[in-house]
Amino acid sequence: MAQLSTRETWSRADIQALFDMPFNDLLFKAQSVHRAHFNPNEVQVSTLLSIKTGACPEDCKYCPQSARYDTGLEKEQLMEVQKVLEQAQRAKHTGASRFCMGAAWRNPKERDMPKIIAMIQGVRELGLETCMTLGMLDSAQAAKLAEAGLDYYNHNLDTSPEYYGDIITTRTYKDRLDTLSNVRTAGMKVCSGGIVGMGEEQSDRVGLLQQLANMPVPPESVPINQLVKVEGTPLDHLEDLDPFEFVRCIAVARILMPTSHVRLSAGRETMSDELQALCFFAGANSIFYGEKLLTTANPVAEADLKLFERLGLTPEQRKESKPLFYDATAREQGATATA
Ligand code: SAM
Ligand code: DTB
Ligand code: SF4
Repeated sequence: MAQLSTRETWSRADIQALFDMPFNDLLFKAQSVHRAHFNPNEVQVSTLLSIKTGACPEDCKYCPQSARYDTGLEKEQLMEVQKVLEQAQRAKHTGASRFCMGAAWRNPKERDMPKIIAMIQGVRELGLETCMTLGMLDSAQAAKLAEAGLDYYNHNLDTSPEYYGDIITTRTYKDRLDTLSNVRTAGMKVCSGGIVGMGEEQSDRVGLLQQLANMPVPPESVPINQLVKVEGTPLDHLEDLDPFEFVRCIAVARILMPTSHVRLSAGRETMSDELQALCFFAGANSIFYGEKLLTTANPVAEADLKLFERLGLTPEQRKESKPLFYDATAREQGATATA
């Protein structure tokens, strides 16, 4: 296998060989890699909020927010900063450590930046990690967000370079790679992953994971979304992906990106507890937490807390900050760490 000075680059054949392993061998390998780098019983929890909803000019075939498809979604303009901070406070209270704000934009406009920056600053002041997903960024925009204190920027590659054109025609794969490079150069952490179950071949899942793992610095956070089939989108009729194939994707992502958080992202609403447990065993160590993703349903917080309890999982605390789950106790004990 070819070697870079600091880490491996992955060929398609290497990755295909992982997908081809017997399921038990693959899961054993993924779990071994996982526990070499993480506490296997901790899961990072992020809460999502759609800060601008629907009427998006892009044509992503999976997305309920594209203006091109009639999904019955109610559009909403960019939210007021105060309303966003109220939701962030709620998320913190429910136990999230990161607050992710998403906008149905091709890219942010100059006129939106003051509000966006105020949201980043306000959410940080609450002691939460901040993440945004606003579409394409140029280098000046990325620098502005970084300067405002944005911790993570989410921008997904979605699928392989080969299948990409079947799903999106209004922006290119290179546009996405350029945005990710601008985010990295500005000094923010990268959150990038994709969607499976969009009618792609296994070779496309291999291709997606290869792109992510071979980045000069792989994303710190890798969301693996299962397509949420929303009526009215061009992909609403597709057959479900074999759940074991979904688990394989998680396991392979874990092996290729040993120090990244792999997020079991969209699609949990229709997954059994048993399937989610297998995903955690395969190395998923992050979830979206709270009853809504951006526009579609997610398991309610109580259901996830119960699942965590049954599996002996605990929410991961923010590393360089005061603990969020037990902040009242920490205060009583005179903890001095700040967010
Ligand atoms: N508009 C921005 C953009 O696309 O870059 C940010 C928001 S967009 C909704 C964020 C991501 O959500 C997409 O890149 C896609 O990976 C994911 N997503 C959207 N609709 C989805 C669906 N129906 N199922 C699974 N993931 C979805
Ligand atoms: C990601 O990879 N998945 C999230 C987040 N990043 C922005 C979005 C999932 C959206 C699912 C469809 C919806 O709720 O609109
Ligand atoms: Fe717009 Fe983002 Fe949805 Fe694509 S994924 S249609 S860019 S909101």
